[in-house]
Amino acid sequence: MSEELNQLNELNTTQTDHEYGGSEIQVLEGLEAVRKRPGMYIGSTSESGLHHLVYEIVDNSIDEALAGHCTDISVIINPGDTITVVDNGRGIPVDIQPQTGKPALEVVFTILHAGGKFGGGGYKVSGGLHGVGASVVNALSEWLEVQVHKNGQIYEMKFSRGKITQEMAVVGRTDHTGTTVTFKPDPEMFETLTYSYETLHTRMREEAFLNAGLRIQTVDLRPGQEQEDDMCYEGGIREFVSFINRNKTPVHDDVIYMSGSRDDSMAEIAMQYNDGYQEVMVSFANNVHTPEGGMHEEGFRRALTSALNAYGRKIKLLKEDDKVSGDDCREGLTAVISVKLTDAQFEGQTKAKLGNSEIRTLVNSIVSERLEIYLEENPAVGRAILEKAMMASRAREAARRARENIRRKNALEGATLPGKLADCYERDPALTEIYIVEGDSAGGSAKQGRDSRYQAILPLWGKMLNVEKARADKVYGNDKLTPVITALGAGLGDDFDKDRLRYHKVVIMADADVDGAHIRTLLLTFFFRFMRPLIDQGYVYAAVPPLYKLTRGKTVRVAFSDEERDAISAEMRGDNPGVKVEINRFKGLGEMNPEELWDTTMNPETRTLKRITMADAVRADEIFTLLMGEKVEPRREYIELNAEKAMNLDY
Ligand code: TSJ
Repeated sequence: MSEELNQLNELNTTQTDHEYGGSEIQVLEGLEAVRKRPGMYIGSTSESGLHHLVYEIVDNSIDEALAGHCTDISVIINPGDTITVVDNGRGIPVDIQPQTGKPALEVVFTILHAGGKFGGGGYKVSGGLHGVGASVVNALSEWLEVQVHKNGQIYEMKFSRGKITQEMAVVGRTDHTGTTVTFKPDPEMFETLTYSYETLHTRMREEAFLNAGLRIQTVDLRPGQEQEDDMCYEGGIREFVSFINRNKTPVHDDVIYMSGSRDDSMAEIAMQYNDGYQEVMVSFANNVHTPEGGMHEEGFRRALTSALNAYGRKIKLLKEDDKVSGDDCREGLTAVISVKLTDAQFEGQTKAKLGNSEIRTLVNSIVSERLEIYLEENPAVGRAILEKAMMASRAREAARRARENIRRKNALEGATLPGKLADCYERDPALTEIYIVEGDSAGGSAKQGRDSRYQAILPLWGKMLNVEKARADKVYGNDKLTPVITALGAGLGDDFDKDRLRYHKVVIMADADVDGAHIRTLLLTFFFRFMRPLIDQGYVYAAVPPLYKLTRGKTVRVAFSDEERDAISAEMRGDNPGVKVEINRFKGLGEMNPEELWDTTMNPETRTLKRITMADAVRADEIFTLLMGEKVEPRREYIELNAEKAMNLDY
């Protein structure tokens, strides 16, 4: 007998309170398919898949809200990491469907892809992945219960691993309508069962921004970590933009908002410039995040560039042949684009890119028309934006000239490596590493302690420049960062070319104190903003120097944490209570002699290196913006909240 049939037989025999007929075998086959290949339905069975279960359920409530029948949604993490989702919609229909002879409620939870579209009463705009997942969640739950408040009655139904354990039954009376689902993810299916409140809260906040006026509450009831948040944004994506810009200084007060629709599609765009240089564009199709962009973003970019050029010419800021490039128009821009359409095509590596070309036309025409009018009506804003774009254009031009100068100089003088760099002999970048070291004395120890065949040392001293305020042209001229740029050899900004990188390991070696944290934050922020592929592709590391030195007679050992210090100290004392183990705290890298530095921090056989991730760099950038930015209030709050942590970043 085939494995599938075996499993089906087992299902039929283990089921006690429910008889399965022919059509139901198909139902079970469907849900068995989900349990066999969960990844196909929820992406993975790791933490992300675990959280995906919640989104699948919540999407149904959001569809109900989009249809105009639901105002409140709660997402609750219960003790034991079960999840409850409650809404005040109309309640999932409970009447018997003519096609199946079963209550609609049962169909929703037992038939793949039933979702909000059953019975012909589906929604016009339903996301590619929306409202189809209740049965998938059911199949992957050890147990799931649903209560529907409808027609003055409370209907209840229960399942285990997709199979009915309690048929639909009326269990009480009620004076309102709504749906409540509680489920426990199946330990047989998931690698981890612990929910992250932070992850759910962040995602639900996004949903609240995207559905203006919808109230979403997240609650954590797990003992010791009780918390809750209430989110409701009347301003929708306008408030999303303000939220992203919350720690930045806006160039204009208003968030610019534009919307429009054609046929069955609609698009809305909110945007605001800040005085920084980063572009933050967040786009969605049917409330599904599209980090890879796509046609909606393309339409926006084109329209923005041509609208700003047209306006600049009109108010005579731009002369006849002057123009600002697309990149110039997006420096310091925060924009949120949300489109809704009937047949969303998700493309790209991670199916996170919108492919529908009609949306490019729609977004383009909305932005072209609305932005022109907005700029006409708000000339002060228009002028501020245009001046910013022209400044970006001039900086780009200055950077280009500076680069050409460097190139010309290099061509004449040969590649001039920084004087402070102690380079290695090996020439194959795949085999070499560069240690960027804080401070002179540490640099000295590192130079003596290293293996000069493949390890290069670049000491940095002095106060680093404020990268946030530095323009690309200043960065070229700055004598603090120039050595880093030339030593790495791969250029920066738009010109960064990782194939020219001179070392494939870039190790930041700084003390575990405030100054060290500062240098790390600055370097990471600099790499994040000007050499992003370096971080993206995992070339950057943090060295992990030890904190303690333990000496007993001639035996010397080091410890990287307090726990390790205590364990090693006990071990060194052994059974001799009288023996003295001397414990010293390393005050800094500079205190270590070359051998100690090599043994503990630089020798590939014994050292610990921490690879810097994109998330680390983003965090550094945020902290940097907060610490160096012009906004005093958020900085004070941050420092007060994180008095300890603020400086002692553990990357
Ligand atoms: F995922 C789910 F199915 F389990 C689920 C659905 C979970 C939760 C928490 C809520 C919901 C849900 C479904 N909330 N509201 C609805 N609405 C309907 O299913 C519904 C109600 C009435 C009508 C109608 O045409 O009268 C149609 C629909 C689709």
